[in-house]
Amino acid sequence: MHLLVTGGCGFIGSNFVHYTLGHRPECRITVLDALTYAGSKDSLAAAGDRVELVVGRIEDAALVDRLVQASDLVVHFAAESHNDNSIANPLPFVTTNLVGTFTLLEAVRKHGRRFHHVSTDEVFGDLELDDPERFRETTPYNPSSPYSATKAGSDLLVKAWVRTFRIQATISNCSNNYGPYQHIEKFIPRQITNILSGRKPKLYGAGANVRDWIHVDDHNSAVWAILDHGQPGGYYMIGADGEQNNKAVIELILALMDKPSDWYEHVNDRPGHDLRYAIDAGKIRRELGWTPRYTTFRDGLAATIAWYRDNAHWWRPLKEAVEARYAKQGQ
Ligand code: NAD
Ligand code: TDX
Repeated sequence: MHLLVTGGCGFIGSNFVHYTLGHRPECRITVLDALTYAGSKDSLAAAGDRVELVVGRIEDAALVDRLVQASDLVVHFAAESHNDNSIANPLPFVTTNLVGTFTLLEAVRKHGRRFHHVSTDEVFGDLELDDPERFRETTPYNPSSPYSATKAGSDLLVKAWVRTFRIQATISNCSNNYGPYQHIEKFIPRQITNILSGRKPKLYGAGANVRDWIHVDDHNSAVWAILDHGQPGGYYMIGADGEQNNKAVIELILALMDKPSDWYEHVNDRPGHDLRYAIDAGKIRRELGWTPRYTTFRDGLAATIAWYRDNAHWWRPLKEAVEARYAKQGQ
């Protein structure tokens, strides 16, 4: 089987490539990635000759048409993915997340290929801290940030192409991922690499905001469950019952890295900051028999800390510039 993986040099996409190489001997992979600031060839350094990297953009219709035609199946990870960047400069989010997804859908329609769209729980907006509800497949869309609005728009394009043009597509909406190869602008790797480089962790506002953490390998095993057994036109929530508030996550990182529990700073909050995300993954568990493997957040986090400690060459060249950009925002 020949997979086209968009965004395969980013965090989740590169882990998906490694996961697939390890679990699916029948697959070869073409990665289409623009190598933006968020993509790194180094994340695929160990991938070997079953993977080919094509450097290019998903809005490039001629390139996308050729690559989709040559593949059996498209798994679409490429996106502008960071909320804070979408607040500072939304245009790349509209271009990549909306026009890019549209371009892929048109090629998939023309060549009759199966398509899996990787999306986020943020398309549903946020929940109150004490709300007993969690997001499920029927929750109405209500995005808050330019990032989540463009991801919501991309989901709606896929749904329209399924209904109107009858393309064979599936969508997954997953909660916050953690694990190796995550860009150090994101919450967990930012705090780990802050401590590793002698800086204090930075907490937005009071830190009561809740995220529902899942290890990236569990996200990718769920994507494979959908590729193997998902209903064409089906939508699936992915989550691992990992709700934690941000303050508790920082305190756990500090404990695992032998620092005092109050060795962190409060910084400016994110405008429009979503309060809580929580996923009900009952459908994918029931219908596809999927279960997460990393059920202890503390163990998954300890392994992630070890990865950043052992792979400083991967992140250290980026650190000064990332922190300089945050400092300008008082974050
Ligand atoms: P990332 O920012 O780490 O990686 C994105 C990759 O896409 C990079 O390699 C980048 O170079 C590439 N890219 C960006 N624009 C491109 C373009 N126009 N053409 C081709 N390539 C382009 O993102 P991530 O965290 O790995 O997220 C991957 C997907 O998963 C995204 O669609 C995101 O919305 C979704 N998602 C992420 C999370 C999370 O916690 N990180 C959770 C749920 C869903
Ligand atoms: O330094 C920080 N301090 C802090 O308190 C940073 C970078 C973040 N935060 C907070 C903001 C959020 O409440 O931590 C939480 C997580 O922040 P991010 O890592 O920026 O993730 P989030 O905004 O929740 O979005 C992530 O999960 C859903 C991914 O970046 C998205 O791509 C995905 O769709």
